[in-house]
Amino acid sequence: MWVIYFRSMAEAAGFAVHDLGIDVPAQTFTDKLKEVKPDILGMSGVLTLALDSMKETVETLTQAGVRGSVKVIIGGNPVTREASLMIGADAFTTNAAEGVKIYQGWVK
Ligand code: B12
Repeated sequence: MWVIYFRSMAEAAGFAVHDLGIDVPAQTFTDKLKEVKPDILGMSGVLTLALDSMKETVETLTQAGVRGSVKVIIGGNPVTREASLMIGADAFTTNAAEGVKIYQGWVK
């Protein structure tokens, strides 16, 4: 669902979005990051279960040596400040408009 809302808002604000889909393995994020070299990696989850996958993804980026080259933001219903700290994200939001503002602040 976030894809429909947040993706279109980010695109309207001028960002090129590469949508990797749902249930994306951590390695796929790493491979795509090396290929596209984006400024920002956004992950979304609806279930608290997704938080563990987000943590694993950030750990995989760190192991691959690419964590430092990208800002990480997480969003969706289960996301909180505590979850963001646990995952090692740079920012979190449960609001698409706020997400766009964070993106804009990062690429200024
Ligand atoms: C619709 C819904 C469903 C639908 C999903 C339909 C679909 N294909 O998307 C159906 C009926 C299938 C469903 C099923 C289930 N659901 Co449900 N569902 C919801 C519900 C009511 C709304 C979720 C939603 O789509 N919100 C609308 C979107 C647009 O909001 P959002 O995701 O928060 O995204 C916004 C922002 O967060 C932000 N954002 C989101 N991601 C990102 C990312 C970035 C980078 C940025 C910047 C911003 C951003 O932008 C968006 C727009 O503002 C929630 C309750 C709720 N209030 O959230 C429960 C909820 C998510 N479901 C829940 C549960 C338990 C389930 C089931 C496990 C139930 C079951 N026993 O089968 C299954 C699991 C299915 C699965 N495998 O995922 C629980 C999760 C509890 C938990 N702690 O994990 C919730 C919270 C309900 C509850 N209170 O218990 N569900």
